[in-house]
Amino acid sequence: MWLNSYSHFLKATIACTGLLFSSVVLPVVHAQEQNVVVINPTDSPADIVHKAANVVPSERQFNWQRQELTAFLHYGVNTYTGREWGDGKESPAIFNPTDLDADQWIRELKSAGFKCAILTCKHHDGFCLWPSAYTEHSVKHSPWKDGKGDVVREVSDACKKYGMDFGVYLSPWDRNSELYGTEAYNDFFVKQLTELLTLYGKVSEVWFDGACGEGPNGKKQEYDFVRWYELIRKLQPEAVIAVMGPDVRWVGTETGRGREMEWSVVPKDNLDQDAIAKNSQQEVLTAPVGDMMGQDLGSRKKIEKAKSLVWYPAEIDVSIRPGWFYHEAQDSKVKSPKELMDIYFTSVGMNGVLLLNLPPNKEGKLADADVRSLRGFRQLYATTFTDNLLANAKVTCALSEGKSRNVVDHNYDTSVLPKMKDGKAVFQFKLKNPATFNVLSVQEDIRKGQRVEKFSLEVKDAKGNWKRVTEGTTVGHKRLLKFPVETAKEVRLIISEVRAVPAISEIGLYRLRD
Ligand code: FUL
Repeated sequence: MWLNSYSHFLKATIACTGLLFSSVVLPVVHAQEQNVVVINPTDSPADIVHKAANVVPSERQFNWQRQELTAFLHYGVNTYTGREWGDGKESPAIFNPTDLDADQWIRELKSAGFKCAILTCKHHDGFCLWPSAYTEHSVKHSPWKDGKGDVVREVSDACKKYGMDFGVYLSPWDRNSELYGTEAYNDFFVKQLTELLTLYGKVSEVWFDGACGEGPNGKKQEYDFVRWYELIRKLQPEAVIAVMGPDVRWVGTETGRGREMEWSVVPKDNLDQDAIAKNSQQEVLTAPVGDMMGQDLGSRKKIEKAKSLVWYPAEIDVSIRPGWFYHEAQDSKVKSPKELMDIYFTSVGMNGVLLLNLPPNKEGKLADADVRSLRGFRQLYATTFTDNLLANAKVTCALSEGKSRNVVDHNYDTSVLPKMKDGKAVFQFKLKNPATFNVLSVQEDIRKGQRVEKFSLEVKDAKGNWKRVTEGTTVGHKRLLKFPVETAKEVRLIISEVRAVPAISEIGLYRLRD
């Protein structure tokens, strides 16, 4: 992940939301403009917290967050050269899958619970996986299907067949195009983007990387992000633009790990994109390098100094293998089902969306090792999360809205607003029989805002005393916490710090086995 200068992003966000900074609170005009709020210089800390608690996702951001699991498919000339970054000089003749099976890619992803697949339609090498009318560097000059093939078509068709969302990765950095580094490149890019946004049906996510290296003429490009964003809003208004874009934020590493405290509401004006660029391609976070890379992006301390706040949720991209593209030598280094499950906890379970990369191999299929892991992950997921151990418990909680059983009904759309007493809410659960568990799951209905700042879980021990077994800070869309195995008949969730009364959607206890 490489990011370019933040100013493009900022300008574009303003253009796309249709909002301008001013010293008045902007009225909510459309659902899709609710995700920004301006802080006035006269606002007290309490006013700021109140505003933060009421920033909500746009409809497209909400739909994206609900997906939880999305997939990347890195595929192209690099698959055949064994490189991670092509130089743009590769001959299209090397792109020659012997049995390309996009149906298999999407079928496997679908049965593993993934909701969207994003294809690298063009990576930094400029090779297009569709027969673009604007370049000769594409599948149309490859031997595959005698130059009549179109990988983008096959993947988007398979997505339609299996009811999956489809997303496109179009690299702004193009090491093949002679136009790169000139104003004409932005027109060329717009034309390519238009092809992808108009010829293949619905696109749910457009993924831009900020990498901006040199093109074949040694020049760098000034990307016209604003124009691209406007085009996407016009042609595919429901699509989110990630991560060099206004809707979805890069979490900051490619390790599969989000933050312990992950706020989706963050200051819009002091995120340091340059710091992100510095950390790009690194395994471990070399903190502290700047606000956007730090462990705290949205606490009270951070939002107090903001000029405006925005709903800008985190996406966690990571590959199932060490590389983004398929390399045979990495067949033995595919992440195990358990590792994928750990990643699920540290991404989706930390209020993010997981973007897991599965790179098709030279044959044009997902390799056996990757499929085995993916299936293993699904099995582990299903064994762990199918039954909420609290489902039949008697739930007691003072509420100001909703029904107490809403929090255990496996339905995100039904939430409750607890009555806060001395700043606290307590959900008490009495089970018929003792249950054994080691995972807590809590969800907020983020359409009402992200509000929980601190919570804990307690169990009643044999002597009738309450004992704390785990605690956390932020919840957001989903928070999962693991702790040593406990057996109890009575448990309680205590929400002890909030920005406003939270809308609690689901509370669950589960047993994760080794
Ligand atoms: C990066 C690219 O340079 C990698 O090759 C990969 O596509 C990753 C997801 O983004 O910045």
